[in-house]
Parts: sequence; structure tokens; C-alpha cells
Amino acid sequence: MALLIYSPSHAVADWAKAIQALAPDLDIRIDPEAGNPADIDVALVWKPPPGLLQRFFNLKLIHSFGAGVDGILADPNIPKHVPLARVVDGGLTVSMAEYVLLHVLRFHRQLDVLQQNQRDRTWRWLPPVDASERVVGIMGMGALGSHVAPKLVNLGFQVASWSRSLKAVEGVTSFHGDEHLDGFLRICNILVCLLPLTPQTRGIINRRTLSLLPRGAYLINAGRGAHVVDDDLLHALDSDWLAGATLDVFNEEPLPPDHPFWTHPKVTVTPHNAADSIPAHVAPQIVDNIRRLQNGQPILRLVDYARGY
Ligand code: NDP
Ligand code: OXD
Repeated sequence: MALLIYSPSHAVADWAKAIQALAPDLDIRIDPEAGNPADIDVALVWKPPPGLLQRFFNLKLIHSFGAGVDGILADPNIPKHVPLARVVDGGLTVSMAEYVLLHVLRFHRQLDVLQQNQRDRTWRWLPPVDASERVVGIMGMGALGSHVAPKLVNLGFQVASWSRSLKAVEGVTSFHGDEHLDGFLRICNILVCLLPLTPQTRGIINRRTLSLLPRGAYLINAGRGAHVVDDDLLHALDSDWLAGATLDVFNEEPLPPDHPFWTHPKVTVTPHNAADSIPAHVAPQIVDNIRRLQNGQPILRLVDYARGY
């Protein structure tokens, strides 16, 4: 069984080492040293260049390095008869929860204001706001969102969620489907985007949807950059409709040096590392899926090509 590895953003040699340690029998090839394309059975990829996967005509499994597969589905020539699996990992979900809690609490406790006051040597008491007075809305209640939501409930926030299907999570008000998006947005003081990027969710954070948020709301986007229409977000920030935004993902990554987000006083930029796939955590589930393929067992964490996630 031969595994091809391709990623412009992962330390591919470390991944190959971690996988080989668990599966010494596996013939691992790192692109562009793929050898004979006919040999390749499995491809472990991240943002493959369009047409790359099509070259390996004997592929039996495509595996994503991460949770999101938009970078793989962007290839118009992806061989859709080949099953596509993604990562669902405890390490990723814990990291994402840390990221969301950090930035929710930072806004909730007005840390940016306090730090500015310190820089100005200003002793100014800020009236506290009870967590129960704020609604945190989570867009996307999958592996990540459903892990974060109960943690926010435990901190005392009102929590709402929006997903395609109705959810039953204790303490969380579930909204679902396009028809309930507006009602969901109208109550969110802090909006957290943990959606996958699909044709339905591209540009979902735009002038219209931002205008539905209560004035003074805060945005945290750790889904994908293309969920946001950048100019619409800048307008919402500059017109003082939004209090601020924390952005981990961008329409163009790395964020270009001249992009206004870098220097915007209300924007916090992090370099797409809210939650990262780590070889030691994730290699076992990739090897498990390869063994399943070899043994004719069902592949786990399959992506539905029609839904796009
Ligand atoms: P899942 O596939 O487990 O969950 C996706 C959720 O989004 C589901 O609840 C789904 O609803 C909902 N959803 C999808 N499409 C729609 C729609 N059109 N309308 C309403 N709800 C929708 O994904 P994960 O939680 O594992 O990951 C989510 C995303 O987070 C990834 O795709 C990736 O883009 C991003 N990510 C970012 C990272 C970072 O470091 N910044 C790290 C890891 C992931 P339903 O449950 O009803 O199907
Ligand atoms: C992922 C990511 O999708 O890191 O796993 O963005």
C-alpha cells in the first residue's frame, strides 16, 4: 500500500515519520517524489494544486490533514468516486475551545479597554457585565462547535447555536436552517463562526448579516476567511456597529502585509492557528483509516461530497 503526502503548510517529513512509526509496512512518498502514479493508493493532502489528485488514477482514499476540506474540494477535478476522510481530533477540539474562550472572555471582561487605560495611566473603573446578560452565538455545531458550547454555558453565558439540523445540547438554544439564521443573529452579542466553507456558507458574514447583530456585538471567526466579506466587516467596524473582531482565518493567507486588518484598532489577527493538527495526535487516525481500507472495513470521518463538509 503506497501513501502520497502533499501539503504546502505542514511539516511533511514529520508527518511521514509519525505515520511510518505506526505503519512500518507502508510505502510513503512525499510529493513531488511520487514515483509511478499507478502505485498510489492513498493521498494525505492539504490544499492540493488543481489536478494533482486526478493524476493518481488508482487512488482508493483521500485523507485531509485537517478538519476542513474546502482546500481539497476547491479542485474542480477531484475524483469524487474516491472516499474523502477528514480529521476529528480531541487535540483540535480542545485547542479551538481554548481559542474561543480566550477571545470571548477578553471581550466580555473588556481587556482591550483595560490595557489601553493602563498604557494611558488611567485608573478607570469599568461597570461589570454579568455573563448571563450576554448571548454567545455559535455558527456551526459540529465536532468543534458542540465541544465549545457547553464550556460557554458553564461560564454562565447564554448560548445559542446555528446549524443545518436542530441540536439538543443542554443550556443551548438551537436555531437551524436558513429560515432561522436572522432570528439567531438578532440575539448574538458575541458571534463565533465555526462553520465549514461550502458554497452555502461562503460570504455568510456580510453587510446584511452583520447589520442583524445587536449594536456593539463582537465577531470571532475561526472557520474560514471566505466566510467573511472583508469590506463589509470593515464597514461594520468603522461605523461602530461592531465593537471588534478576532480573526484567525482570512480570504488570503498569509494575510497580505497591506491588508487593513493588520492595523485596524478593533481587529485582532492570529495566523490561522486557533487549532492545529499535530502528527502525534492525528497520525493514528490516518493509519486506522488505511488499515480499514486494507481490511475492507468502513472508512471513518467521511466527507459528504454533496454537502461539501
Ligand atoms: P463539522 O463538519 O463537524 O461541523 C460543521 C457544522 O456546520 C455542523 O454543525 C453543520 O450543521 C454546520 N453547517 C454546515 N453547513 C451549514 C449551513 N449551510 N447552514 C448551517 N449550518 C451549517 O466541522 P468541524 O466542527 O470539525 O469544523 C468546522 C470548521 O472549522 C472546519 O471546516 C474548518 O473550516 C474550521 N477549522 C478551523 C481551524 C482553525 O485553526 N482556524 C481548525 C480546525 C477547523 P449540521 O450539524 O446540521 O450538519
Ligand atoms: C483545519 C484547520 O481545518 O487547521 O483543520 O484549519
